[in-house]
Amino acid sequence: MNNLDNIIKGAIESIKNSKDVNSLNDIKVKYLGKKGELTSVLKSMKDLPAEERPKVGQLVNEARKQIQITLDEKKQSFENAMMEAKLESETIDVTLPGKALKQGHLHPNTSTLREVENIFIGMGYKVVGGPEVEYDYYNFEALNIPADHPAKDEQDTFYITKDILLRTQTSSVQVHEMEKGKLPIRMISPGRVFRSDEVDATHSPTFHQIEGLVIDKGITFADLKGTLQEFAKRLFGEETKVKFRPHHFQFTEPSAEMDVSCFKCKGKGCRFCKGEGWIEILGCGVVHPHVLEMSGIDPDVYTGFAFGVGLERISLFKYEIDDMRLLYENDTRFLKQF
Ligand code: 2NL
Repeated sequence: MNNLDNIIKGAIESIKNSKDVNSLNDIKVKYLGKKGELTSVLKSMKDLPAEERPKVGQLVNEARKQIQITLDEKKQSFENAMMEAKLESETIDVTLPGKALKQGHLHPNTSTLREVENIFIGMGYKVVGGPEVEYDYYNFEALNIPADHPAKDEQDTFYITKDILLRTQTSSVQVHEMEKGKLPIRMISPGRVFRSDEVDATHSPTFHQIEGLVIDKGITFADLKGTLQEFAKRLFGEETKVKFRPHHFQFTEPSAEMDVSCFKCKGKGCRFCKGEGWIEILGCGVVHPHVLEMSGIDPDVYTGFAFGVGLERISLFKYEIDDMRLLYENDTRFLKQF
C-alpha cells in the first residue's frame, strides 16, 4: 500500500510537471500501460494472501481512476491553452481599414470616342461600323482614287491580296451606306484603320478614325462649317474658335482642314500648339459629285459633306499626352491617371 501511495504521488507529480500532450502520453504508458507500474502491482497480488487481494485490487483501481482523472484534467488544460494561443494568433481586427480595391475605368481613347459619338448622336447622326478588311474598291475606287492615282501610295496600304486590303480610312463604311440608297444619310463611322507607318510619337501603323457623312437635298459647305464648329465647341469648350484652310482630298470638292484655337493658351501661342495658337483637328469637304454618282446617288438632286478625325490625335490634345505610343502600351502607371 505504501508502494501504491508512492506510485500515485509520482504519477501526479510528473503530470503536474509535464510540458505538453506528448509527455502526458508517456506518463500514461508508464503508469497505466500494460507493462506499467499499476499493472505490475496487480501482477504482484498473487504473492498476497487471498483475503487481501480484493482490497488491494480495489485500491489499484482507485489509483488508476485518480491518475486517469489527473491526466484528463491536464490534457484539457493543454488543449485550452492551445486554443487560446490559436485564437490569439488568428485574431482579426475588424476595426482595421479595408484594402482599397483597384477599380478599372475607361481608356482615354474610349472616353474620347464616347464623347465624340454622343455629340453627333445628339445632332441626329447614327453610328455605323464595318469590316476592317475591305475590297480595294470600297477603300479607294469608290472614293475617286483610281488604281494608278498617286494618292493611293500616300496612304501606304497593307494589302492582303491584289484586291483586298486593311482599310486605310473608314470611308469604306460610308460607301456601303450610300450604296444602300436610303437617303438622307446622317452618320459617323468610327473604327480602326491601318497604314504602313513607322511608329513614333505621332504615328502608328494602326489608329482610329471617326469619319462623318451627311447627304441630303440642299446640303452646302455652310452646313459643314456650322456642324463642325458646333462639334469643336462641344468637344473643346464654348470659347473655341475654328478656322478652315483650303486643302485637297480626292473625295471632296471643295476640301478643307479645320483648325481649333488652342484650348491651352486660348490662341496666344504655347508649347502645346507649337506657338501657332491653332491646332489642326480634322479634314473635311463637300462630297465629290463623282463619289455620289459611283454609289448610285444623283449629284444633281443630292449633295453632302464629309469629314475625318483622328481619334488618337484628339485624345492627345484633350488629355495633354505628348506621345501616342502611351495610348497603345497599356502601361497601368500611365492609364490610371485618367
Ligand atoms: C482626313 C480627313 C476626310 C472624308 C474624310 C469622305 C467620305 C465619303 C465621301 C467623301 Cl464616303 N468624303 N470622307 C472627307 C474629307 C476628309 O478625312 O484627314 N483624311 C485623311
